[in-house]
Amino acid sequence: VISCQNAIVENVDAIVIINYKTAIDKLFFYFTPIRSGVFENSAVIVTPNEKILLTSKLEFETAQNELKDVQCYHYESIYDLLPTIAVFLKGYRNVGLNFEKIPYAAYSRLKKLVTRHSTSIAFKDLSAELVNARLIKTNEELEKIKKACDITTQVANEIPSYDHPNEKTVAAHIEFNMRKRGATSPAFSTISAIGPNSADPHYTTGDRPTKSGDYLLTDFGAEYARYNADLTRTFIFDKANPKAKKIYELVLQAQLDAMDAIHAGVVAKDIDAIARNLIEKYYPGRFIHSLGHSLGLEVHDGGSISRHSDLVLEPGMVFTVEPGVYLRDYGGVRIEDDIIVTKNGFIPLTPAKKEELIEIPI
Ligand SMILES: [Mn+2]
Repeated sequence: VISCQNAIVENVDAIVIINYKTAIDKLFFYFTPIRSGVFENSAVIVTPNEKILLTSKLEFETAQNELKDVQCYHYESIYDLLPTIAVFLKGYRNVGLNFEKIPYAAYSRLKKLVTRHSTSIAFKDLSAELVNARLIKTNEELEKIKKACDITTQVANEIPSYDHPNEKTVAAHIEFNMRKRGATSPAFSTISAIGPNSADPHYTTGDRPTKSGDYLLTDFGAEYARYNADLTRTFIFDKANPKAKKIYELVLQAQLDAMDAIHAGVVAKDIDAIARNLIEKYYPGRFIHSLGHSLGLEVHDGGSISRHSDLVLEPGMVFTVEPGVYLRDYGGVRIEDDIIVTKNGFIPLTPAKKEELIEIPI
């Protein structure tokens, strides 16, 4: 039995999280909350009694300085990483790994290496357990998420005052100002979509110039101390016509209705249905993604508020709520906020203006 921050993992006597070469598993930072550094070619071994971090000389001192309750070691050569883990695992029987993230090359080599030291080691896939463990955030995690959300909210409120010649300039302003306000980096590449491009939920920001009557959809977030925010606001250039306004109001109503129903004990798919049923009445088939996802060390942190999600919401879970309507060759509206689930409702984390479709003069 190993206790993680807010959860207990049973039937293993060690958990090993490996950042093999450049493949970073964010779970590494769940167990070792280091703010600085990259930690490629590193690993953390968690046992019921201790945590052991293994890294290169390059980042060994960073780890040692930042972590109080972790024993830090460095290897001489990166080729020593897996053999050293294998030596350490001598005597352990049930070892948990994150099968969703460990590269096959690392897994197959580690499996061979351990047989040299230990005859009966069984590797167990802990990916589902560890996603679940991460759903409920600790106070330390919530503080970091709140900071990321504060930075993101402030930037969202500033967007109408930036200059908006085209998509990429708006994205540049957003990322510059998040950084200026203390973000470690953008949580993901900022989406800035004008006109018909806003109908693509995962549009890659390009060169499209501003045009009167076009939507401006911006989806972005700050990363702060490795924790993420994720927010979407949709604006319109010049004057909003009745159709543009109507779509915006529908999406906003869907979001507010869904959020109103959020509290501990509710099933995720029932929240999704509230937003989806309203949008389907007016724009059938045009809400083409889930209502939300959990948020944390990863932007998509593992849990979802979707049609098929039987997840029961619990206090301390953090989700996005982001209904949208996407009309090919016309444009799309998405409104996305982040919330913490509480016993009787939720705490809003991103209270940026959204009450009406903001018209940006050009
Ligand atoms: Mn999102």
